[in-house]
Formats: sequence, C-alpha cells, structure tokens
Amino acid sequence: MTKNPRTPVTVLGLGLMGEALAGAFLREGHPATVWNRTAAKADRLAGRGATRAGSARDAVAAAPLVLVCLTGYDAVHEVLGPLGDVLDGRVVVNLTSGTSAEARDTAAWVERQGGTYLDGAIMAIPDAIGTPDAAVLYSGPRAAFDLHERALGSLGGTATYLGADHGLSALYDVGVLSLMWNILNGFLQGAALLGAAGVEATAFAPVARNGIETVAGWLAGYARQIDDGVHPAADSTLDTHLAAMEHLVQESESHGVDAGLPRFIRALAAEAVAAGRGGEGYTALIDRFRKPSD
Ligand code: FVH
Repeated sequence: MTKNPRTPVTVLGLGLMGEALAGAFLREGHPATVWNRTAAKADRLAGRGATRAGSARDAVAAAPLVLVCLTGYDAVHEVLGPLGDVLDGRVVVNLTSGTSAEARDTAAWVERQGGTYLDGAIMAIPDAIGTPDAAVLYSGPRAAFDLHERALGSLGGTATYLGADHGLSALYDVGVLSLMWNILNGFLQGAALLGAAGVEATAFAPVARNGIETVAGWLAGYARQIDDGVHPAADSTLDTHLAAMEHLVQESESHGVDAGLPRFIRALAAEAVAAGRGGEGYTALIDRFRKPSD
C-alpha cells in the first residue's frame, strides 16, 4: 500500500492560473483530473500525467477536492450550475476572483447541493504557484480547510485560513488590490512629476521603493490606532500632512501634470482639518473612509 497517499484533486478551468494550479498538484504527487471548456488547454497537463475529463461532471466525480479557477462568477455558475447532485460530499475550493457577496451566495448554493465550499484568493501570479512566493487565502468552514490543508499547501508559500465567513477571502483580496493600485498610482504621479523635470522613472524607482518600505513599517502601529479608535500624532499631525499635500497639488498644476489625485488626497485631509482634527494623526482619516461624505 502507498504510504501517505495524496488526495486526488480536480481542477476546473485551465487558463493561465488553472494550469499552474493543476501543475503544482501534479508536482506534489496528487492524482489530478482536469477539465477546461476549450479541451486543448488540457494537453500539456495530460502530458505530465493529469487525467483529462470529458465533462465538468466527470471531472468533479473524480475527486473529493475540486478547485475552480475561471474568469468570473458567471462562468463558475455556468459550469457548476448543471452539476448539482455530483457536488454532494465534495469540497469545492473556488479561487475565481469576485466579490464577497458572490462568494457567500455560491457557498449557500454549493451547500444546498450537499457540498462544502471554501472561497479563496490567490495573491500571486501563475509563475509563483508552487513556490514559496505564492500566498493563497481561504475562508469558509474550518474543518474543510483543515481536512485539505496539506493538499492546498501544494500551491506553495502559505495557505492562510481567514475565518468561517466565506466572504473574507474576497474582502482581503480587494483590500490588497486597493493597496496595490494606490501605491502604483502614487508611483505614476511621482514619475510624471519627475519626468516633467527630465528625471527618468528608473532614477525615481529606488527612492520610491525606500518610501514604500518606510510606510510599510508604519502599518502595524497604525492598525492598532484604528482598532483602538485613537489617533495620536506621534509622528506628524494632519495639519502638517495638509501643508505637504498642498505642495503636491501645486507642483502637479505648475508642471502640467494631472492634479486630480493630489486634489482628492488634499480634500480628504482638508475636510478633517476643517472639522477640527488637524492636531490628530493620519489614521484619523479612517472615519472618512468608513463614512464617506457625498
Ligand atoms: N492570472 C493571474 O495572475 C491572477 C492572479 C490572481 C487571481 N486571478 C484570478 O484567477 C481567475 C482565472 O484567471 P486566469 O489568469 O487563469 O484567466 P484566463 O487565463 O483568462 O482563464 C480563464 C478560464 O476561465 C474559463 N472560462 C471562461 N468563461 C467560461 C465559461 N463560460 N465556461 C467555462 N469556462 C470558462 C476559460 O476557458 P477557455 O476560454 O479556455 O475555454 C479559462 O479556462 C480569475 O478570476 C482571475 O481574476 C488570476
């Protein structure tokens, strides 16, 4: 008898990410059954030992653990919708991006079919899957995560369990995406400003990176302030921030660089200062994010 047999796994959806996921399971010795709407995308995986299923139903029937990675939830419902009863007794792990409401609705539907649902968010690109750089977040029933944690560990890095609320993975996902886009927009703003003075973005990049790392170091302390609801100006007051934001707006305007984002940033702080909060620290703005004014 084989020692420590690996859980058989099914992967539905063999786009860039789905193929990487299935490949990681194969690498770790999991019997993998794969299915994709465009069947030819299973060719490479079949060549590596995956079993190619003729239909999504056959694929799901082949394993207790079913991973889904499709373009979006419309595709998820198109593929899973007709399967119904075959989901009974299986754990469906959906790594398709979507909203928390979509995750919760899909969880309720899978559970009505007798299956168990974990939602997941992949914080990695396909090339990182199966390496220590891949982080995948999961939410849903703890017992299902515990049961398959080892198999899910094949995807690399850390498999992080967030909690029982199926919507958590999607919320963490958009939280991190918000961070990413804000950082990238800030970088583009800086690169445009320096570009107007003839400085190349490559010269700005190392200085920008240093700035990002400095701010990253503040997060744990700032998070404590947000959770405690106190916003001491230990490093800098909102008044001081607002004065510096004014420079950002003026520089952007005078160099003909788009000033929309700087003006928005300035407006957030100006509102708080006008409300008498200029002596508080930056995290005081959390109230504006929690309760936006029109
Ligand atoms: N690629 C990445 O770096 C990111 C990392 C973070 C999370 N995402 C999410 O993963 C989902 C899939 O992304 P992907 O990169 O694999 O996307 P594609 O390569 O475009 O593959 C899409 C697959 O979905 C299949 N599909 C689409 N619509 C349907 C449908 N109606 N019925 C059945 N399958 C459908 C498509 O099949 P085909 O076109 O090959 O026949 C692909 O298998 C996504 O949520 C990302 O946000 C990836």
